[in-house]
Amino acid sequence: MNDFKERIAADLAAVRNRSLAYTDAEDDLLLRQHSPLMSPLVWDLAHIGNYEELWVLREAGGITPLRPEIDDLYDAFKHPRKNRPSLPILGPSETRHYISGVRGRTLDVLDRLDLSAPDPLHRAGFVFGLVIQHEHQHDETMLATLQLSGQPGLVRDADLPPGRRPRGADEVLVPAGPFLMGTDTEPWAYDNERRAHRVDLPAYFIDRFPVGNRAYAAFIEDGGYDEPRWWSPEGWRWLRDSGARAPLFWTRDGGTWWRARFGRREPVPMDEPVQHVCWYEADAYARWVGRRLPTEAEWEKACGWDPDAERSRKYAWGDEAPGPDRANLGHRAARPAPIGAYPAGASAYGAEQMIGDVWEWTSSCFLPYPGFHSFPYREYSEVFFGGDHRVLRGGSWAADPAAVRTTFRNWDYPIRRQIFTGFRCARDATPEEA
Ligand code: AVJ
Ligand code: FE
Repeated sequence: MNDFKERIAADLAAVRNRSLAYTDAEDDLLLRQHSPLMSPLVWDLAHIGNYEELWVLREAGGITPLRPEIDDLYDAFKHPRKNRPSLPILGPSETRHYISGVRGRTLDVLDRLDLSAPDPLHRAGFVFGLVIQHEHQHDETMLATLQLSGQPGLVRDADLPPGRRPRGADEVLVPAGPFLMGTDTEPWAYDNERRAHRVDLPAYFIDRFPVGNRAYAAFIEDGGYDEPRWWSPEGWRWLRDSGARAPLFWTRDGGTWWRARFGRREPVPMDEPVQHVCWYEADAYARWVGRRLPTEAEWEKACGWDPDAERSRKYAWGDEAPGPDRANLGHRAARPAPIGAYPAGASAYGAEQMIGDVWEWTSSCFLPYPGFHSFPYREYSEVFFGGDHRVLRGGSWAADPAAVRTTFRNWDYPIRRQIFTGFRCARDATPEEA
């Protein structure tokens, strides 16, 4: 095998180790539904294998279906998450057997495929990028399920760099001007990240850091959850219906905010970015501080645009792969890093922690870029376009570098809080400031 194929094989092995680590548990934990919002963990695991069978073995490899009779069970569109526990899904050991059988054949396909062939599924190993990113995304979903379950474990406490409060402004100016949004060149980019297109933005400010727990707690302390004027009408309705008083997993006890994290209870670390807030909470906080959420275009320009080189960087700091000094990704620790932890990860405009730590809500709905063309299937992106979902950017501590880049687009409903999501604020620059 050549170097490129070896790298793909290594990425496949790494993500599989990750999936198996998250599902190395008693059968009951894997079969149980921990929240109606989530699938049983064993459903995710078999779905990962079934997706790999569909795309690598059948579509790219032309292999006769191994288990066509289970396709329907693992079709996310046929069965909403809340119904998945009542399906006749494979049990844990049968699932492990099935996905390892698929994986063996995947490596055979990798061995014989011509990765320079013109077929867009084969070229640059696209189909392998598709299944590697898919598996990592489901692994992050499994982590959210495990966090909701309150089960102990999975608190990986690798040392993260200390936070810092730099002198100077807490926001950075992004001068007016055009930039290229999206990509035509990133080989494993999804259809929704294409095509690269020119977007001209007026000058704006964006926060240097994600909003922290201390600032968010001040919003709560100030009566933010009792004050309709900070909330959009839908947000206020959500607040009344949900009864939320704080981010998900926070509780108040003896004048202190506590949080639950993978079965542990600990004081909320005030220097970390806030997470587990929904879009409505982020939007209300931004109004409280006299600001707003950035649009998706503002987020991407502040993260990736290099105004001197007039090109977009793969990550905020450049094109070099994310290392532990630049971003908190890949579940090294089960938490966001403190604010200011990654000066070496700053963008050309000086914004920090845009990659990793927490997904960041933007004000934008999930819509296609000009010239969008669905590939390789409509159900990845196209069926979600419209007004129902808001775009999230940058990746969280639980996201793997393989599925994070400047142009990567995630999306969810504005009420979702179980995902590892925070935000930063923005504002228009006045003519004098610009
Ligand atoms: C892009 C994270 C919203 O989890 O629903 C997984 C990714 N697509 N399987 C999701 C996905 C198909 C998707 N998100
Ligand atoms: Fe999936």
